[in-house]
Amino acid sequence: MRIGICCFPSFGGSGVVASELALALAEGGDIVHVVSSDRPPRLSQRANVHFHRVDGSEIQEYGLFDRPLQTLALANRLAEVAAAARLDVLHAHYAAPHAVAALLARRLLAEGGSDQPPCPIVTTVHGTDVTLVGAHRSYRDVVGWALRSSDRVTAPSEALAREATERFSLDEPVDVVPNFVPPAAGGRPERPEPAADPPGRIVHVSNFRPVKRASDVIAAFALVRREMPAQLCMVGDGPERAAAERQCLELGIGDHVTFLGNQTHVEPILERGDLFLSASESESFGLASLEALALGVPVVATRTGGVPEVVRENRNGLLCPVGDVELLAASCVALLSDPSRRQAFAAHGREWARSRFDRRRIVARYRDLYRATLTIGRAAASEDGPLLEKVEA
Ligand code: GMT
Repeated sequence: MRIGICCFPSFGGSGVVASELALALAEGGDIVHVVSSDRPPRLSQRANVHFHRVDGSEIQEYGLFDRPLQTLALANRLAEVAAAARLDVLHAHYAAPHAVAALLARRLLAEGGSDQPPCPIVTTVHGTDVTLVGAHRSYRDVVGWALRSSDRVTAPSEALAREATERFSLDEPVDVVPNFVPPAAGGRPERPEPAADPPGRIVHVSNFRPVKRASDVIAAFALVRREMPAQLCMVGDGPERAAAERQCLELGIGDHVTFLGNQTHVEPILERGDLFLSASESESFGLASLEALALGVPVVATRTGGVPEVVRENRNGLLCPVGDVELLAASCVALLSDPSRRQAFAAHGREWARSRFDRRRIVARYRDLYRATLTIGRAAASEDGPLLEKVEA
């Protein structure tokens, strides 16, 4: 198949998922065209993977616009790529702006008299497009329209599928296709080295947006430090990083916390940890938690969104209510001071991550979904809206 993928070029989960999916599809013989404003960090050079940059900055010369009209530039680029590469299907990661741009691109192609059958559109919602952007009055209707007009909508967890269905009154079911363990996190049968004695290396990975509650991570760590000599490694970057660094100094724990910034490959850092800590307010899935589990690192996280579908309570991790800093700290201390429980959690997590979130099986599910939309694309007309409905009409 010839598959177009559009995504954010971010270090965050959706950019990682889209890139890893592109690489896996290409590995299986598909030809993949990734369209984004920049090359996503995880999208390495690979045969059968083509990257197309979206620009749009030309209009700034005119002076009226203070920034490029990104959605329009993306639609234009998607239409160009879809025509030139004769794409069979377009997979948009995020409802807005990507599914909106894909729908516009399909319309552009039809208006341009293309001899190609209209391109089916598969949209994957990743979380904030539903919980944040979709909750905002200024965007709600356009997000709902993009989801209703896509030929298939997928979500990485039951929780997000439910939320999207309810929030946007979707008639068609949302397919739950979980995220998968990237190969770099799935290749090692055992931890490469035993944990140092005493154990106490806590890792946190996020984009430091308010939804991640980095201040809870640090406050919990400060409580852990009262009980044991632990270290905290904060990976990632974002708007609340500076405040998080200040908070460490104010709490007098600055010497025990390392801020590493964005990292293209988090696995070598994760696998040196004794546990992974996440305090998010909302999380559709929690890809970093999955990567930690796959590497045999137990997780302490907040019970929110799709997290309980990834982290198994008392089997490979401990879950706490959002904002309960004391319980987060107590859970970290409980695990760090109990090596045999930690070891049991690590073994369960590794096995659970690799069986339930197996890359090959999950990529095959996306392929099946694409194939199902191909049959409808060939027969359908080219107006807006899902192609499937038109075929059935
Ligand atoms: O977590 C973020 O804020 C980044 C965001 C993204 O768009 O990259 O992550 C979302 O998608 C990931 C991949 O499906 C999920 O693992 C994250 O849980 C989800 N984030 C939220 O729902 C807040």
